[in-house]
Amino acid sequence: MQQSFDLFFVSSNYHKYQEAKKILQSFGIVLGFFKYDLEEIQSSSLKEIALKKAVQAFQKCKKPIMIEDDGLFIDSLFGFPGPYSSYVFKTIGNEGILRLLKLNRKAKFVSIISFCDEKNHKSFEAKIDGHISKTENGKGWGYDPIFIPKNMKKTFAELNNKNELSHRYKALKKFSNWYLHKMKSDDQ
Ligand code: ITT
Repeated sequence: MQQSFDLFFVSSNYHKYQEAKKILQSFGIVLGFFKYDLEEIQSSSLKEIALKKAVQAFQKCKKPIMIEDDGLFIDSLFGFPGPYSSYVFKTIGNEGILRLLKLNRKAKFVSIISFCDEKNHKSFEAKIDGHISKTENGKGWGYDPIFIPKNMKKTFAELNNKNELSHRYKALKKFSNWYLHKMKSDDQ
């Protein structure tokens, strides 16, 4: 039997959906997937990009949706790749990033979750500090093999509890608090 969903994650990236689905499951929220390659505006602000993606996703899906926009910000590169993280990963990749870095390897991952339905548009932002490893370690998607969260020795790709501490987890936790409260008051 086909499952029906109250909320859809609109993205071209199945890895992001899989993680978001697992995380939201732990808060009692069931998340469907609507695979769609959203157009991304050129902007230095993740928030602005997320806002446009959410509106576009709702117009396309016509159901309550969420989108996520992420960025890896590297201190010594003045925040690069930031809003260009997707493009940079597809072009120079982890190998290229490692070649660019010298002593200062501090970095952060930022996630913006944007929810949109007929009445609401809300965004939730979170970050995780860390640094870039010297080599690629572990088998993971995206920048997971090179990102080491603060106070840890292993990359996201090597950790088995990424979904309990990541930028995505933190933003989705904020979202869940708001969403579950909203569902309760919608019911009354
Ligand atoms: P959308 O269709 O949802 O936009 P995308 O892959 O283009 O998918 P983003 O622009 O939000 O998504 O993400 C930027 C890139 O950052 C993404 O393509 C990954 O390479 C990387 N990334 C984001 N979150 C990550 C994570 O948790 N672990 C590793 N890499 C991540």
